[in-house]
Amino acid sequence: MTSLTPKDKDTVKAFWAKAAPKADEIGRDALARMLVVYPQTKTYFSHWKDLSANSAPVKKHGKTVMGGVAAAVGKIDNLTAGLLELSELHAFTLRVDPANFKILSHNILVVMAINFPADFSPEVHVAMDKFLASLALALAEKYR
Ligand code: HNI
Repeated sequence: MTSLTPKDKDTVKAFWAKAAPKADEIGRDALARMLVVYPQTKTYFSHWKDLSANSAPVKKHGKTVMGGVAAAVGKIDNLTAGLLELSELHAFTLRVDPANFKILSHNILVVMAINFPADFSPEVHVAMDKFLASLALALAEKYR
């Protein structure tokens, strides 16, 4: 994977500044889409009563996940160290297959593109894709 250039990082921060006010909504929609389109991801959330798009747990967890993404934007210069605790949690406690990080990242990208058609230029698309791939890699750090 190609690492984030200084220009990519600036692009991510600038786009995030626009997207952040809609973060909760983006998280809810991305999570809901993941659960529908990739039903194998539902196994991790079998303790929720309702996995539909407007359910309380999907809303709450969408917000939580985007809180993690927001923190990652702040730690963009050292994602591996910055996300170590979150990686430990997903690896040892939650035991989430790291293949799912790519799936959720893809859904986040889709929802960002839908919500910001004017801002989601090819340049932003590339930078956000690289950022989310780096985030997914950092989350997978503790699996090795
Ligand atoms: Ni994830 C909990 C962030 C991908 C399954 N997850 C969290 C928490 C954060 C978080 C933050 C709350 C931590 C805490 O309580 O201290 N998760 C992220 C981020 C990504 C991600 C930033 C990738 C973009 N998580 C995934 C994926 C899955 C996943 C792909 C499974 C398909 N996460 C979970 C589960 C929990 C969780 C399960 C516990 C939630 C609960 O309510 O039980």
